[in-house]
Amino acid sequence: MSTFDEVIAADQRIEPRDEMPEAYRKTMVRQIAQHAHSEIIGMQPEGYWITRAPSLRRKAILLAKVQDEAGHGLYLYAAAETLGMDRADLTERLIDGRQKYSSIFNYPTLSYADVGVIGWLVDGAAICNQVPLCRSSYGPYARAMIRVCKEESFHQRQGYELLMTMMGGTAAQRAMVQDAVDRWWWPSLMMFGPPDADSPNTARSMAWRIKRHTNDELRQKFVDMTVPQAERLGVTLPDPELRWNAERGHHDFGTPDWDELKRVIGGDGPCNAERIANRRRAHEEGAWVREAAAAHARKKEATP
Ligand code: FAQ
Repeated sequence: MSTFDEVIAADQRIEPRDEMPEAYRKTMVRQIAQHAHSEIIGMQPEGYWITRAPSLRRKAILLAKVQDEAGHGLYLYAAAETLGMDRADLTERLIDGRQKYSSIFNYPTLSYADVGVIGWLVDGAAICNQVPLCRSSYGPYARAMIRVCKEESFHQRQGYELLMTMMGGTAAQRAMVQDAVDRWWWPSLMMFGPPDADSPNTARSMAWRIKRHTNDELRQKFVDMTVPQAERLGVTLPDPELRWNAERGHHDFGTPDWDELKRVIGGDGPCNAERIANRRRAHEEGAWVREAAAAHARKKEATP
């Protein structure tokens, strides 16, 4: 039987019953739980617009997207369960602030253009980050990512299509799109995490092949991918330092406000308190459903 180090060196997958260092298990639980929580909390900014969608078609698309996010959360909680975690416990850790979720979901959605921009930029960043995670060393996580990425890519296209439609509309609609891009651009760059020099987990997660690229590498990839899309759309990205660097073969870009990222991760973003309060309320209001499901399961087990 191969040891953990041999499996990693051979670029094979670690499975739930394999031996693994406790620190690897903890890192996987941390990342998978944060990812799951992000999907569930991430339903809120867009969910707000389901009852305010401008047409039946837009409402059907948005409903499907938000439901997909619930599904992603569930696959990811199931992946965390393979590491011996209890889902109820993970939810408790989220609502009492012991575990994190992505900073991006602590910003408000002020107009329907935000729904399009979240699809384009936030799902775009999520895809950039998650496609390499399909080759992550922990089997259940890597396999969950394959389906998640397929669905995220539909999400990204729906966002871009929505924005294309608005950009073909009135001057007021175009201004709404530009305003949403101005507000979401920098927070989207922050989704990739702190710069590599300030990222305490990257080196070890790269050595264990949990992460395949560093935070800065993925951020650069996202910028390079997004600039031509912004040009095609006809919006300006709010960064005066953004320009093509032929020598590097990449775009240069400005520095995100890393203090803002720290503040938002630390609980002091525009919507942190509201997001957690909503999640806590939903959890409390769902108690009767969990009790009924457990009673039903007990009854079924007792029936010969
Ligand atoms: N927000 O040392 P690193 C989605 C934390 S996509 C909050 O660099 P690591 C889809 C980090 O956890 C969003 N916290 O850490 C969707 C660590 O904290 P800890 C979710 C952040 O793990 C779209 C500390 O800072 N995607 O949901 C952030 O090596 C639209 C130091 O950082 C994932 O979770 C941040 N932005 O790299 C849904 C992807 N950045 O625990 C709805 C999987 C860093 O040590 C609508 N995760 N932190 O105290 C990852 O790829 C990695 O965990 C990173 C962070 C890249 C996020």
